[in-house]
Amino acid sequence: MNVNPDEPRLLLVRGDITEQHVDAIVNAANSRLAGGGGVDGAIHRRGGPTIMQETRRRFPDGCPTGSAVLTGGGQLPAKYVIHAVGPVWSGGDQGEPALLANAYRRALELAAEHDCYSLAVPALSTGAYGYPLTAAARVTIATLADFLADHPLPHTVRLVLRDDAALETFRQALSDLSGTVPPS
Ligand code: AR6
Repeated sequence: MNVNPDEPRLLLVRGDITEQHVDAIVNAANSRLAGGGGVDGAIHRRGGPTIMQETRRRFPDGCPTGSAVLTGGGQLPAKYVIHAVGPVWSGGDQGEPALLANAYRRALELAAEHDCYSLAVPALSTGAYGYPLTAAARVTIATLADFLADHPLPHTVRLVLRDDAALETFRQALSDLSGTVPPS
């Protein structure tokens, strides 16, 4: 492992997660691992059929909400895809924050177990699953920062946001947490 202490460990970027050149990317999956739209659709389109073949073979029962499983990355630049299942937003009193945090934590644990130096993650649950962006950003940033503080791997986590509004919301959450303005 080649750890550069000067490199920031949590980066916020605007872009398409399927284009990230990292060791692993996280998919915003559903508990049946059945594919779908958004991040999931983009990953299976770009990664090709081997990813779905592997999920069907190795995880026929799917993956519970708040957890994650790992497969190969098919034709993606990333070596692995970590399929994480965030919660559907149901008003906020159905354990959504803990489930969202658990989905990220399990994804990061799997990345560490597979020696991933760099990981790209999307804003789980904030699309089809309807989690309000500001609330999701708070949980997401706090969970990622806590995990990084306690673990050497993954060294770098790139949080990939689809548009400027999402990027700004997550930047605000990071600055609220750290008390500083993160570098662009
Ligand atoms: N790269 C980065 N972010 C993206 C991309 C992309 N290519 N495409 C969308 N986003 P979603 P969820 C953003 O719906 O809410 C699927 O059908 C998007 O703007 O992908 O966890 C699955 O099969 C949003 O902010 O995931 C599940 O059934 C965020 O990624 C369900 O949707 C997450 O949006 C999961 O819903």
